[in-house]
Amino acid sequence: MLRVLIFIFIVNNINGQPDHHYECDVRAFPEGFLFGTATSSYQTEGAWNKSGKTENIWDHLTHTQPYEILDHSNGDVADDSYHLYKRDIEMMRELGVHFHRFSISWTRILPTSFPDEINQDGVDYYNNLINEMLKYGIEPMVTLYHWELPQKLQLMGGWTNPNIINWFADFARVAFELFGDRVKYWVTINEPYQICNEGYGDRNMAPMLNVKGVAEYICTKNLLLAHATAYHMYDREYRSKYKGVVFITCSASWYEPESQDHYGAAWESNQFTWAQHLHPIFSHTGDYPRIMKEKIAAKSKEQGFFRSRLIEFTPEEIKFVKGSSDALGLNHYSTTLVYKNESVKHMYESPSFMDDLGVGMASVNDRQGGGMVDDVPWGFYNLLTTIREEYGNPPIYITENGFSTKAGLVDDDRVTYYRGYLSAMLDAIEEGSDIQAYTAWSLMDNFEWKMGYTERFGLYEVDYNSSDRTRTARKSAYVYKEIVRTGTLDMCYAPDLFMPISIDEGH
Ligand code: GBH
Repeated sequence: MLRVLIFIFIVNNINGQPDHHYECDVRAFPEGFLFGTATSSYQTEGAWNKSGKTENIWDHLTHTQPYEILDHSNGDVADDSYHLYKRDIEMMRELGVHFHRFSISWTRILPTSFPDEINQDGVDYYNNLINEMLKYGIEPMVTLYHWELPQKLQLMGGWTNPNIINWFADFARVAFELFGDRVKYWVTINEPYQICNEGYGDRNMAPMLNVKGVAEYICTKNLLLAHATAYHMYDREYRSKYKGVVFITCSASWYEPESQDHYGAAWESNQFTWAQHLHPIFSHTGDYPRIMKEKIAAKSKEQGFFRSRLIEFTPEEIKFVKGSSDALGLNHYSTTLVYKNESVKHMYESPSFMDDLGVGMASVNDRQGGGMVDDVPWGFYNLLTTIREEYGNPPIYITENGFSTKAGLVDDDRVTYYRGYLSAMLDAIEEGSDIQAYTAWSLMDNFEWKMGYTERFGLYEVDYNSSDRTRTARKSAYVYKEIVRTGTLDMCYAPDLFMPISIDEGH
């Protein structure tokens, strides 16, 4: 396509938030940059009790307390990808993506939770999926743990039981043995913050334990050690043979001061949330952020505890965890404003993580028209820049980024979101950030945890009233396809472009 390149490039830098105006420019992604899509097993597979799979914590939660899910739904059938995976791969080919990220359901391959019994039907499913993807040159990126703990392990304390380190490592070993010859990208664990803070310190995720200010810190330490154990195992026993990369995926919202008086509150929010996990792995200290250690120790003492509720690492553990990731997997969605004033002191239950952090939070935009994600591209830029500066520019894979809407194929808000965030990411890349891959969440609509099917993140819409869970490309699918195909972001994008999608030659 021929295009006149009008060159208007103004960079403003207000308050550290760059405001880049490009008009009708075409911005190129670096040579070899990878584009992909993502899903997870519980959110898409269905077949919850088929062919030998046993119960996990999301089966348990949705079946025993359906009223906890906004629309009382569950993942029993979900997108039925267990049966329809070939259609999913067809969609990846339509989009022309280089890779697809999916997760393995622990109880589908290990029905007893342990490696004493391997479920061949489950193994066959993942082999078929992987082989079919590879047949079309689509690289599998596999997440070992995307929140589906076997219910049996939950009964024994789940992530609060230090034995989880071995339970997880055994599961990882089985997966490396079974699929490592073909899978070169391994995500150990998806989002420690959501698992521990939302699941153990709150009621937002299974198992909704909600032992505030205590359980999330126990969970976090065990989780980081479990991750590092799987990492070192791969490093020692599989890397020379299989030559893959193993990394953890952390979620990071960006916290921005509500006004100039609140820089401290914003900095502490970033330290307490995502830096909690990045610091032990990617900083030279190999430990939790100092502010976090100090504040929680002081609070604990004040509250009458005999020791800090934040369980500290021993010097051996620090060495073990430090550097235990070949890259940083990063999930990013949005930005939140923070402030600190007198009212915050009595805002939260004590003890709790939020009380330990001690800031108030507010959203950046009015979420008019529904949807749970605020569209704040400059927050993504600030996050990427901060990580580059604080952690010595680690290689980054963006393992999730996306926007939710209600049903409908014309999803201009999602298109605007993706284009804005990709442009912000390019700003960071041009300033030196080592970002190597980008993953759109999600390939298709799926079970959005406690929001059920009410929030849709898909490039493809899924019709939950049809027995074959018909998948139809949204406008955003077409736009993403063009970005992947050209390896560029066209700042002259014409919003009326909306063409039927099909598989290009060679895909
Ligand atoms: C990820 O969770 C999960 O890995 C994935 O399974 C999930 O479907 C996806 O995100 C979408 O939610 O809080 O302002 O950032 C990350 C937690 C919580 C991120 C809700 C998006 C909404 C807006 N998600 N959040 S905000």
